[in-house]
Amino acid sequence: MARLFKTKPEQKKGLWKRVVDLALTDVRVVAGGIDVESLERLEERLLAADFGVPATLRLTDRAEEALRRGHVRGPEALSSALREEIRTILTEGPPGSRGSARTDAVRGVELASAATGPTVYLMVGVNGVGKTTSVAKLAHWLIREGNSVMVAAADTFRAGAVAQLETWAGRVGADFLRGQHGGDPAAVAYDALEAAEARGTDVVLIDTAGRLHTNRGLMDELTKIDRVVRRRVDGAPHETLIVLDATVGQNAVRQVEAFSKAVDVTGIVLAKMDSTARGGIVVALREEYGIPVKLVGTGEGLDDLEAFDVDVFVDGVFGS
Ligand SMILES: Nc1nc2c(ncn2[C@@H]2O[C@H](COP(=O)(O)OP(=O)(O)OP(=O)(O)O)[C@@H](O)[C@H]2O)c(=O)[nH]1
Ligand SMILES: [Mg+2]
Repeated sequence: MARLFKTKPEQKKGLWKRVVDLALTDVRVVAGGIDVESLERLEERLLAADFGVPATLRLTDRAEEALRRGHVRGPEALSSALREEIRTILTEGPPGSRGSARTDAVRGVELASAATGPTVYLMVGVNGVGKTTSVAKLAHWLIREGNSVMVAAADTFRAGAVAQLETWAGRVGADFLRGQHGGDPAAVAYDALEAAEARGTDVVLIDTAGRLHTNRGLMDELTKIDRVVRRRVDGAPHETLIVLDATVGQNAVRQVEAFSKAVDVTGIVLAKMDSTARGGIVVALREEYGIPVKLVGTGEGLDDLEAFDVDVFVDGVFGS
């Protein structure tokens, strides 16, 4: 399988670490005094930092057990027990998927790619989360790595959306394909794949319209896009990335759940991590759905995209 990313992108560890630090300073403070009351507070803090109920219970249970057995004799030991547990969740997914879980989010960005023909990534998500911006950032990144990229505006509903993507495509040097206003978004995806094959384009990024995960008709439309892509190119889409707004917290879990019913979501782009102090959602998403975070958006600019790095995250939580 060809590697699209030959080098790791420049990592803004400073910023990412700062964000996570902000989110979890309280957790570290709580871990300092380790009695039952502290464990309750730890539970509250983890929930407030969007770790989600299953991950929070698992973490606090583990801490409690370690304390009871006398394995943990001080804040340092408790901290390292929690740290290991978070790392386990993020690298192995939910307990049911142990052993067979994807571990490709662990080292840099491991996005699947086609052995031959165009690699196709489908971007999905609710309105305004950062899909189009993430498509532009990813196109920029891939082009810098030496790939030719085509972006397809499978958002035929909003004229502004098409223009926005066209502007980005021009800036990053990607080919651009649009459909007819009000036309079938699945037809745009089809045309893009056909054009990419004809031109020998390396990667096709399909930007879709924002849709509420509760809107049945629009979710069916997404399923149709996915079906057309599958039929047109063998093995495509190679990744279906759901873009989540990191600031929405627990609602992200419901979005992942709903989109996963319509398409086979293979990874998460966590946008707007620069605007939130609640990084725990990534633990909840991995714990509950086994879907890895692959990319993190840290701003509105083209370079504000990072690989999700589990070590940076865990170090950020409990200090390196
Ligand atoms: N701070 C910050 N803003 C972001 C990030 N990603 C996107 N945005 C901003 O979020 C807003 C919405 O971004 P879009 O990319 O248009 O979102 P979208 O999901 O394509 O929106 P729809 O197509 O309308 O559903 C824009 O103002 C972006 O600049 C990020 O990582 N950090
Ligand atoms: Mg958009």
